[in-house]
Amino acid sequence: MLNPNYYSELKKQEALLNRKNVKSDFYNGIFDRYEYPVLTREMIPLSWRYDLNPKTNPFFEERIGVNAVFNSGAIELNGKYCLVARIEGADRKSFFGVAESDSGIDGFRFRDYPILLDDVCPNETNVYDMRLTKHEDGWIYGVFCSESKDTSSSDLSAAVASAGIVRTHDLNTWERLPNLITKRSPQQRNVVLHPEFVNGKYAFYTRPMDDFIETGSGGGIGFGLCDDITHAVVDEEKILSARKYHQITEAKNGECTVPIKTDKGWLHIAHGVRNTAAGLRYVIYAYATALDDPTRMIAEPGGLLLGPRGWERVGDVSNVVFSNGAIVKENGDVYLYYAGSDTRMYVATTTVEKLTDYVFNTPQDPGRSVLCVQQRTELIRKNLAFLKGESK
Ligand code: BGC
Ligand code: BMA
Repeated sequence: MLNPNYYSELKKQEALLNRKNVKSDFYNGIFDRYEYPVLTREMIPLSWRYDLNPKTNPFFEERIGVNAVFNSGAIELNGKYCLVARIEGADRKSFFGVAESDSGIDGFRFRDYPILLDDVCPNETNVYDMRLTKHEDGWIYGVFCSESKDTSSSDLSAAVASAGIVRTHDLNTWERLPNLITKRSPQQRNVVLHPEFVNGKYAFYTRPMDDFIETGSGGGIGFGLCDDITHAVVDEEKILSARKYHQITEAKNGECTVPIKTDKGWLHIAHGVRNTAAGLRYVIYAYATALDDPTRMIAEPGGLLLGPRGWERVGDVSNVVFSNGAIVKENGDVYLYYAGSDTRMYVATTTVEKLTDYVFNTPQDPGRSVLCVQQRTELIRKNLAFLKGESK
């Protein structure tokens, strides 16, 4: 006999898992938002949190709680939309779990077990934010942040972030490879593997930083090549998308998803961070690089593509949207998965065509208020003239 609360909790959870998602009335012409999050901690299987045996859990208490589900890598596999979610236990440690859906906007269900990584780094304390790349070498790679205590510092919270690498074919069996070594940067977070070989080598988007929190001399999103993914070493990183004063990337930035290949170039989705009196604010932006040279910037739309709105703003680390994954369908539909405030996962949908239009036709950030007003005045002037013509 199971505790009656098991049945009532299961019923609540089933209702949540079966709830149909609907487009919200948000409009900007670029993407659609949805009413409900796609993953929350309430969707974590009861068997991951409760001891179901009434003998050992007479009050049906949550034994190993889950605090949040966010920053998920995304990939299409065997016709399913798969998210490799960052699940944060009540104990603050994060781990990964695969959730699958048929629609991509609702019905995400976790597989029976979370991912148990090979224990190759004895100092590794926390893992999070996996990006999934279907590489042309035939493997699916997961690149994530592997965090260890910085034992050289007397500061209790001092830590070292580096990029962990795993690979799989089915998201069930994972082979762990040695962490990425970047010769010039002591720390790395937000590393993404490019899906194709570049000059016959593996290519990584990096985010060089001097320190665990502060990027310091790390100028932005970098790019580096490596010969052997099984002992990945990047000697040189070239900065692609630089941080800029008084723009959305001033404090930090980092690659979010695997870049999307289009006829006009590689479309990139990234995050930009600025400091505020209320802490760091994270938004999502986009840019494009050349097909013949993925280090050459060819379009830099100004400002943010997606900022935290409504409930997305509220959570453990408020005022944050963060993405690690998008799924691009054969027909050009794009599902951009993003987390709200390090707490839950959302989806935004668009198409490659609309994103391309956004990236190549949004004016660049002119950098100064007076120039921004000139830019906007020019738009208004054209619009008023156009409206006048239309009303004749
Ligand atoms: C947290 C991350 C965060 C990072 C930098 C880590 O300990 O787990 O969510 O991005 O610190 O603040
Ligand atoms: C970062 C990331 C994320 C997180 C964000 C906001 O540095 O790597 O894990 O979403 O901070 O807390």
